Amino acid sequence: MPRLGDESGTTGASFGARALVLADVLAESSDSPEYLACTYMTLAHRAVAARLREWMRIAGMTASIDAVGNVVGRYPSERPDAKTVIVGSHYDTVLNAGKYDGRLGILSALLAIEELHRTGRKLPFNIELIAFSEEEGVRFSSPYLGSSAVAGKFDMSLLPRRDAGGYGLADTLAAAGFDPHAIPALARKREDLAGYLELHIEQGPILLGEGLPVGVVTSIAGAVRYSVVVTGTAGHAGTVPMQMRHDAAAAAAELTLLVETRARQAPGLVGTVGRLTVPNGAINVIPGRCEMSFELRAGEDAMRDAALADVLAGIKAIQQRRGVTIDAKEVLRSPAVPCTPRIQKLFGDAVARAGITPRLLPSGAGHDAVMFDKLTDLGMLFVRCGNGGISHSPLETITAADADIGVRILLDVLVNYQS
Ligand code: HGY
Ligand code: MN
Ligand code: MN
Repeated sequence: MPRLGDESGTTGASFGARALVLADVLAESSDSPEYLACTYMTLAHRAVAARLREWMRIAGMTASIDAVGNVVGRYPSERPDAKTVIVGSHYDTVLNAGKYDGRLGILSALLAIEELHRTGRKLPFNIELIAFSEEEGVRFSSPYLGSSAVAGKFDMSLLPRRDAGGYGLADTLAAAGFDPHAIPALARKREDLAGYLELHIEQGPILLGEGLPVGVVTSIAGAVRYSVVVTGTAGHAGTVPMQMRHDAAAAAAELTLLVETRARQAPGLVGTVGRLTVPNGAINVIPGRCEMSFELRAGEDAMRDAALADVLAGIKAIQQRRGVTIDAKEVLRSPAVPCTPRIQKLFGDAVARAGITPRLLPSGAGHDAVMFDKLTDLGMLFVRCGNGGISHSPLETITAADADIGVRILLDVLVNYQS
């Protein structure tokens, strides 16, 4: 029987070692020769999808790529009327990414299901392993395109949205051979589902700091994201007196510090300006335009929304004082989502059976799991990150030993799952 990792000669290695090798193979496909980037529907993205579909078939599943680019593997139950547990995560990445964000969850589930297949074990429920096509929201500034489609929450009004190069989402899908109008039919029915499970790297320092290989997620932070254009007055850097300037970059800098200062005012609240550019800027020109983003996150929506209200009020004050206009457009609002206590307990019990103290912790990062809120029970397992917990960076790292523990716990949860 062919095994995952045959081509890299790692079949006999541990689950964890094989997961890392498979992640290396996926990372060979990138939008850039300089760093890892796998953004929606690029050639690299399509190559990764094709490889995952092949691996799902080797692992004993039927596999296909759906209308929004999700790679869906199916490991059927022996019961014809069985419900389905979805195990998922995403295969797209940010720019200059690490190899494990999203992908570790897919590969861990792949190895766990291959083990079920290898030992001829069927479960009282179907498993759908879904490698979601777009979680980060990099190319079209709208995350969760893949998981929102599966959860019946895909926003069809996004189809005209354009990327930085002016390519539309609908055109991009059609050019890749997908039918955007087939997306609504991907929605799973509540009554068919028995739960959603996701393994993911922690992307933070808590497990590393406490010497724990894994943790059980209690809730997933909610985020609000804004795209901002600051318009001032361009001018000669040498001749315009300071008191006469309407400097768009200085106004953007003030907004950046406002976001940071406000986010420091409450524990668990975070604020980030991730993009800040002066289009066609020149060293001797007062910036007339500045494009930027900001986002705010917290474990509770009320805390996040109070901070947002203060930032929006601050924007008005900056506009008036500096004589600029600041167009701030909300591009994402995702609520904080609690993980289902029943599934937190399933993960916690499996962690304890592995001889590890179950550590409960919130997720500051967003995950595909949020799309399954109010649709089915959902839960997540975190795997420790090395290098201080850094993520969204090529410095993102995990160990084979921790990855191995993650696969074994996920397998244990599946085998003991009460659907
Ligand atoms: O931004 C996030 O929280 C996730 O990594 N997409
Ligand atoms: Mn990410
Ligand atoms: Mn992720």
